This record gives sequence, C-alpha cells and structure tokens, in this order.
Amino acid sequence: MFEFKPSRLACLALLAAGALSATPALAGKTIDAIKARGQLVCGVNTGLAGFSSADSQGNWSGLDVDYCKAVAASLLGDAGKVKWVPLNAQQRFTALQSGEIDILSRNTTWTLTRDASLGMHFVGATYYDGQGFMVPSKGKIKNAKQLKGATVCVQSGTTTEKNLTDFSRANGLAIKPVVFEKLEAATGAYFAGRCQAYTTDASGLASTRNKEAKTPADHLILPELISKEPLGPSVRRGDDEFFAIAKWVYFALLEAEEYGINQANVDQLKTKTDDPAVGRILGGTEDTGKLLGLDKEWAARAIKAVGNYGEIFERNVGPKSALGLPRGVNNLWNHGGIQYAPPIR
Ligand SMILES: N[C@@H](CCC(=O)N[C@@H](CS)C(=O)NCC(=O)O)C(=O)O
Repeated sequence: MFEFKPSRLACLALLAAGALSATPALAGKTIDAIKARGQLVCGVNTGLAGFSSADSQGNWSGLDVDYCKAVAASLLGDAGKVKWVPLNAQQRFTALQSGEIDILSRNTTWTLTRDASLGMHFVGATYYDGQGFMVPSKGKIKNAKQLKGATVCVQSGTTTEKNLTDFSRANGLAIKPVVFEKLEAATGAYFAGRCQAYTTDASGLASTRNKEAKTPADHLILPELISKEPLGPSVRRGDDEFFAIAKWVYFALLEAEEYGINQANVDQLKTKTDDPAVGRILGGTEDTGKLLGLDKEWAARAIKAVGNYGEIFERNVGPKSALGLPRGVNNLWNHGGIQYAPPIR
C-alpha cells in the first residue's frame, strides 16, 4: 500500500516550492549599466605576468584577465567587450567602491575584513595561493626560519605586509620590513640588494622572478608558504543579480573542465552529447541562463572564448607556461585539489 510518510510530504512540498521559485532573474543596476555602455569594466593588476599584463599592442592576457573575458562573453556575447583598468594595490578597493569598475579581478586575497567592511562580495578563489619569500640563490638563506633579523622588501596596502609581521612575531625572527607603496619600488630595491629578501604571494614571486630578474636562476623562492592567499575576483555589494552571474561564470569554467568540455569541442558538444550534465551546462537540453538573466548559451560562450578552468590555468601560469607553476591545490576536487563548483542544474 502507498503511504504518505511525513518525510515524503516534506519532499513534495520542497519540490513544489522549488518549481515556484525558479523564476527568471531580474537584471540588477550594474548589469543595466554594463549593457547600456556595451562594455564590462574590469579592474586588473598594472602588470603581473600570468595574471594580468598587456603587450605592446595593449592586448591584455592572464588568468585574471581571462575571467573578465569570460564574464563579458556570457553577459555581452563578446569577450572583447572589456575595458581594462590597471590598478595598484592601494587603488583597487576604492575603484570598486566608487563604481569606476564593475569587477575587480586582480590577485586579491579574500579576507574577512575585506569581505565584510569594504562593500564588496568575493566571487570565489580562482587561484589558491600562499605567501612566500625570494632570496639571492648564492646567499646562506635556504628556508624562511633563517630570516632572523633580515631586511625584507614588501609592498604596502597588501595582506603581504600584515602576514610578514605575524610570521616574524610568531617565530621570534625580528624581521625588518622595508615597505614600499609601488611594486616596482619594492622589487627594484630587492634586485638592487637593499633587502635580503622580497616577499609576496608565491605566484607573484614566480612572475617577478621570470619577468624582472636579469637572471632568474640567481633567485631562489624559499619552500615555505607562510599564509593562505585565496585570490579571486570581487564585485560591489548591492547587486545580487550581477553577483550571481559573476559566481556562475567561474563555476561554469570549473564544471566545463570536470565534464571534459573545452575550447575545441564546445561547439560540437553544444548540439550533440549523451551526457545530461554537458547538455545542461551548454544549453543544449536546458536553459539555465534565463534564471541568471542570460540566454541558454551563456556558459558555452565563456568556454569558447577562454577555455575551461584547466585550459586557462595551463595557458597562463601552468607548468608549461613561462611561470611554470604546478597545478597543486588548484586541481579540481576529483583530481586531488580543492577547486570545486556547485552543480549547474
Ligand atoms: N594578494 C595580496 C597581494 C596582492 C598584491 O597587490 N601584490 C603585489 C605584489 S605581487 C602587486 O600585485 N602589486 C602590483 C601593483 O600594486 O601594481 C593582497 O590581496 O593584498
């Protein structure tokens, strides 16, 4: 006999509520402004190879840059419709607060203070990093605990500056920070021998060593990471619809990698696939886009423009790129890493 158990009733009620609440998203004011100007305004680093840097023609590339291109492809149908605003460490939060930029995608660490008090929402961690040190290879220092009494060049307005103080205090190292407002000043002072070490996110160290050092092999990146630096994009508070798009574009790039969708096969899979998850992501069988105020090919366009998360990582910062960073914790959750997207369904 068929019996209605309370748990079954509860499930049915939840299903009904789910169906009722699946209404299309309303466009927020940031979205309206982006559509009206026909451009996404993206705040990026002034120049950090692998994350965001411009060539002599003014073409921007990097992991942070690709994220903005993906959002533009989803929202505006064209990855080229982005205005790039280069920002240093001090300028970045004011630029987002004041409305000068729509998205900040600039090696920025997600912390409680920033998330809770700067009028911003972090989208996720597109690159899990940690803070490290670089020292001259020919010196005696081979690990971070040997930095006792050392002068360390560091840029202000960063989590880096604060972590350095914590690390020094926690380990009784009496490190002497030499603080600079500008990146070039901090790295310039280190390369000129004014500091015994330079500290920043490990990805930033790899980038600086590769791009700025006369002979990269003359500089050693110490093995320890002294902090957690989840780097990711952020949007201004007050526009939930835009925040949702910003999150789901990132998740779509991760889901694409998880389900084997890439830049080369996305067009084909859009029309022909036996995998229901692929059909949903690419809009072949279901229209998830309308729930976000987008069309059904929102994710397909982002993947077509910049590739899946793994392709973005490999091209810009991965082991075969100039930076040569290992995939490590930035692998997908089912490949030993912590990159994980909620399901597109
Ligand atoms: N992830 C850290 C550090 C970010 C940061 O700004 N790092 C420096 C050194 S790699 C940088 O990008 N400077 C470039 C600039 O200010 O133009 C944070 O969010 O505070």
